[in-house]
Amino acid sequence: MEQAVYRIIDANFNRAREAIRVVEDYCRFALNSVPLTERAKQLRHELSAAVGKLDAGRLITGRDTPGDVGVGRKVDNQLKRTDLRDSFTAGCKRLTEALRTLAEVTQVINPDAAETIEKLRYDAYTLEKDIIVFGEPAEKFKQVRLYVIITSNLPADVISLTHKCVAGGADCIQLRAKNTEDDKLFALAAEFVQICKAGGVLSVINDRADIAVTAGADGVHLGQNDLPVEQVRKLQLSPLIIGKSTHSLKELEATCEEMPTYVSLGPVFPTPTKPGIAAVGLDYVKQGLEKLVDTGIGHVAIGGITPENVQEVLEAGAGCISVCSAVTETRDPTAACRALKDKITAFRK
Ligand code: TZP
Ligand code: MG
Repeated sequence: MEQAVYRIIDANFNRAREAIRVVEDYCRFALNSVPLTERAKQLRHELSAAVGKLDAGRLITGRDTPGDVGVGRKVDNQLKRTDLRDSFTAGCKRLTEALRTLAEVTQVINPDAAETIEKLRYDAYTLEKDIIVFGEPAEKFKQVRLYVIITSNLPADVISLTHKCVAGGADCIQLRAKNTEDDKLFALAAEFVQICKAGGVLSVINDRADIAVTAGADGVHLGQNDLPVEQVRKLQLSPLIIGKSTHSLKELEATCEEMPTYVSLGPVFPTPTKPGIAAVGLDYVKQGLEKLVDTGIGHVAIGGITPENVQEVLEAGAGCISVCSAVTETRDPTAACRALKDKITAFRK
């Protein structure tokens, strides 16, 4: 019987380690997130340390792969993965299953190690949640090239502009209505979200996580003095894109700790849309992008960007351009969106 105990532990240790590798590689190569990759790696090391307390000789001699009656047995749908997310999810399930078996069986020979492994199972559940809550919005936001902000408190203008920006190829639209009463803002946001959804465009609400969640928006954009990202995560009903404005490297560093989906870098140029805020220039875009490398956090460059100067911003490295007046203050917002989108697309080819 003792032989079987070691055999089960050996098999499940291998299973768990292999599963963590899938999770780790998803964080590393799909999400490009150092913090999440590190957490997966830490879990793998802690598991190895716990199993390292057991008799390594007995574990390896107990192994009998050719004599394993489970080898080669398959059930329908086993190993059917249609995308990377499926592989990641399967990896998480396999990991917690293996940890559960490990904890149960290790209990027989080493209760202390079993207790550590049981704790790791709970860590794995939390890690899975954190990866999904960060990763799903990050993957959605990765597609965004042109991000238009509609700043208006006039519902008719907002609705008409939303239709025009969708038609012009905006990838993401933000509703920025700072002086609208809550009931009217909610109604407007709900209509705005529906138009965006119908057009396959991401919808973001400025400042108000409560409105974003209740109106079913894809995301919320926070200023430095709005609710902290961590608190907004508590309000979400499904993984929310969470953006946050930054205007300096110091703000950016602190903001990265909160792991938002994306940050805005700006104002790049002086802008009447945000009067009284000094332009931070292209240098901040370049330095900010350097800071963001390996964080998995996306970005938008913002502030005074026009079809005339967008090239400079792209050359500074920005992959996503956010504009307000260059689209909404023109006679033909659809054409303005198209012109900007074409320039961004052409640059990236
Ligand atoms: N945050 C930094 S600059 C800015 C915001 C909301 C305004 C962008 O508007 P515009 O008209 O594109 O300069
Ligand atoms: Mg704000």
